[in-house]
Amino acid sequence: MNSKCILAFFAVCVFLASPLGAYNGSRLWLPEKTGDQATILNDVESTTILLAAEELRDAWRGDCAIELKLSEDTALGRDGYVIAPPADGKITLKANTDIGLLYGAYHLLRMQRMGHELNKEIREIPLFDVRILNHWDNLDGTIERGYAGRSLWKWNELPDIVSPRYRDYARANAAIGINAVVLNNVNASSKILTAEYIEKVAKLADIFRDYGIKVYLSANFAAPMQLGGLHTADPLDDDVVEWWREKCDEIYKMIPDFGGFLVKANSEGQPGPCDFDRSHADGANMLAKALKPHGGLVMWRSFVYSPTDDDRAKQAYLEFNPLDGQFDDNVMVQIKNGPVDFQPREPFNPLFGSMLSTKQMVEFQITQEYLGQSNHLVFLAPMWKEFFGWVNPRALSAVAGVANIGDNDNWTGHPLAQSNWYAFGRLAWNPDLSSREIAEEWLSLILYDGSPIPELIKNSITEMMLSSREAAVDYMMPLGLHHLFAFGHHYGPEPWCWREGARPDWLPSYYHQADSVGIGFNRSESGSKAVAQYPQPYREIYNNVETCPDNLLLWFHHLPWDFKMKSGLTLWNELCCHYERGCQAVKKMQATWKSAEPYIDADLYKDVERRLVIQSRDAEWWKDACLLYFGEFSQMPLPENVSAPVHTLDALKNVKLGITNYEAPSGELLDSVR
Ligand code: GCW
Repeated sequence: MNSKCILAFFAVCVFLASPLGAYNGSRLWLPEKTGDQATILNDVESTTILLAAEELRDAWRGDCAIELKLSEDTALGRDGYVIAPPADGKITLKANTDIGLLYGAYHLLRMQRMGHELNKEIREIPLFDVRILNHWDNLDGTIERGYAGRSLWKWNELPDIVSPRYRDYARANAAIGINAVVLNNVNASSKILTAEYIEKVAKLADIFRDYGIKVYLSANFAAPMQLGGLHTADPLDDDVVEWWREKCDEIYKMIPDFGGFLVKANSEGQPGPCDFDRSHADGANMLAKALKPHGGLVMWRSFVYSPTDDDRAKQAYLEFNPLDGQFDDNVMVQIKNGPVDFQPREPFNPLFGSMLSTKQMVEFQITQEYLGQSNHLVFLAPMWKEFFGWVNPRALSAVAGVANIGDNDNWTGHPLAQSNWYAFGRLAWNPDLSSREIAEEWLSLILYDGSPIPELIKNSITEMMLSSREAAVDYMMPLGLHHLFAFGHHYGPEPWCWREGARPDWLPSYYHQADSVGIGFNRSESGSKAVAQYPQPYREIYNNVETCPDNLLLWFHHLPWDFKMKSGLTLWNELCCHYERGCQAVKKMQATWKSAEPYIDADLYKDVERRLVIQSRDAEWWKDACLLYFGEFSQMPLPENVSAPVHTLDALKNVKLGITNYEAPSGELLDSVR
């Protein structure tokens, strides 16, 4: 093997020599130009192949040539690729399509940056055909649950003015295998389906196409009434059917590879087929038929819960499970990972695996609505891996992630939250990757680029990322507690929250059920019976307090304060210890970050440091709020190893946060770090 062709670990001095400029986080994991001008051989030319060649030419280090070849290897499918190790002074990258070659090019660059050697053949085939980001972006530029500025899509400027960030965005996605995007909020404005907006959407689709990305739109089910002036949106009404058919024809004329529609129907006030006494299947299939001739898909969300007396965690199952087998083959039911709503920890949604004749996809949330938003560092790969430990990814047809992207320079608000966008893409490509592999990849591409960091520090930063999700669960909602959030903004704790006229299932007391006897939601056979929706062996495991894992105990059981835990502690003491552990874990994160200071760009260091201060203070806020409040029920003292509260309950009850103006208990405006 030609030694020059080895993808050697590039000495730190090479990185140091590269002009990094001031850090602003905008580069993401995208390769930087090296000036080496590598030799790239490609006998076929297409826009995408030329992009692959350009990426390699600009960023490949060393003088080994790379040959890009189209192949006919059916096993590789549309997006797969194969990379042969160096021979005769060149590396050969083959794929069946030009987008496969682009993915392979990014793989090579990633490997080189990580210092991995190319000494055996690499074959990569993504598990999912559709790897899609959902943007909850409104047409006025705001983002529902967005914490990184305003929407990237500048609808007022499009189609005339095209921001260079659209291309950067597409590149960043292609580099991690994301191949689809829903541009607008599931709480959808019909306006996106007007001719004026379709033209704007088409402009974005033109840019994204080169990077293998298809555009989808969230559709408002009442659009035939709102835009078409029809008196109904009944999916079985001929005029409605015709309206959608014509709308699809119109869209495909402008966007021939349009992906399809995402629909939130009959949920949280959105219109849907049930308004006309039709089922979700009737609604989804009507749209599916309009899209079918063009090859489009419907992603129909199962996130529904009505104000009934029944346990909210059961409702999606109750409504959707009976519809199994009724959906057309170009419909996928898009199901949130858990049965409630993106809580720090939830069991899997029992709909998974229960509708065997229906295509299902999972919806993860990348934006940290319930996880400290852009103030807290919470690396989400471990949470998604936990889900894939319960639900076989091979049983799913696609995977969606609610984006954490806005128009901030660094795209994601918290600079380290870029890792969650990255992790989503990598897991959507290969759910078997470990959280550690993903963290190490991302850190090599972002944090260590330009800095000679000792292994010890690298390891502690990796550990910091890997432990961050469990830390957040501990300081927010350990042992299966959930939805203790303040009303509306979901940032801080309000386990006591009560609002005149609010739906009970929007209030924390519905979920924690704390009383003088104990705490937790009894979903066992003696309670709401939500356990009965789970397949075996989970049904049995979760139903029995002896076998129910500690980390989901209060999700499934209401237990006395002095209940003896597996650790030997009382439930109350165990709860207190988790809150304490969460607070300590954040302090440890702060210390880890401090130890890395000499090796990290000063601006990046400071930005993360400031956010960790907030996270640490918020952890204490969570601990005090929950323990002081629940202590009023348990009437038990804090165990000795748990630090005394720094706040009073009365003071915490007076904390009122605006939606974008997060005022911590100390009175400092957290928003100032945004
Ligand atoms: O997570 C909750 C959010 C809503 C969101 C809804 C949904 C887009 O609080 O903001 O609306 O779920 O997923 O539809």
